[in-house]
Amino acid sequence: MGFRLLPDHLNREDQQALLDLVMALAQEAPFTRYVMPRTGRPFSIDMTNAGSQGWIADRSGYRYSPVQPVTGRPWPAIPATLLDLWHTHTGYPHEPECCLINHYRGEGARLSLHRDEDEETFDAPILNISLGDTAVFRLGGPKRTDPTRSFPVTSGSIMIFAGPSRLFYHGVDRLRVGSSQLLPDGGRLNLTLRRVTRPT
Ligand code: MD5
Ligand code: FE
Repeated sequence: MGFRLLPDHLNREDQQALLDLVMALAQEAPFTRYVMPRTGRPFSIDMTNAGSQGWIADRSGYRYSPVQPVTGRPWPAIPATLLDLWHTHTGYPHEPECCLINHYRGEGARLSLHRDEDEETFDAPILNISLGDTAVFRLGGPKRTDPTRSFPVTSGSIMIFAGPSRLFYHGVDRLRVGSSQLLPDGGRLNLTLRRVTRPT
């Protein structure tokens, strides 16, 4: 089904280097707590992006935007280290356009079961990197009613969603708060690299 989990793939040094990159990116494009369309209820996680397209949410919907909605400035470029990981692990012949960065902190931080379907193309895999506290991740199938399984995803782990798994339902049930010392204030950062537009 094209799903791969590489547990603890990045060493501590590489994890720290990625964390430093995220901190620098967040200076340019601040983390924002979006609200969900229609309900207006806030997410329990903070988000920012790098790349030509950033994933955002507001009362009117979910979409990709070339600018940070609060500052109006373009998102910072995706760092070369992340582009290298993309090419190494996906083999996809075009660049990713979005690096969505999710920040989970505390017992209430979660992401309910959903599919990533705001992109123009689903041909490209999605590459996912976890830093900090272990998450209890949930993976289902192509239909919302398909059976799901949950498993821990530790700091430095990489997940690749290729082929059919690109459109599988998934979510984050909760964090194992305090399971990692990587982030100075605790919590988990998740980096998701995506192709958004159809390559020409
Ligand atoms: C996270 N983030 O841990 C997850 C990792 C999101 C999100 O879900 O949308 O920000 S991305 C996991 C993912 C991506 C694409 C497809 C599938 C899972 N999948 O088919 O299971 O913060
Ligand atoms: Fe998702």
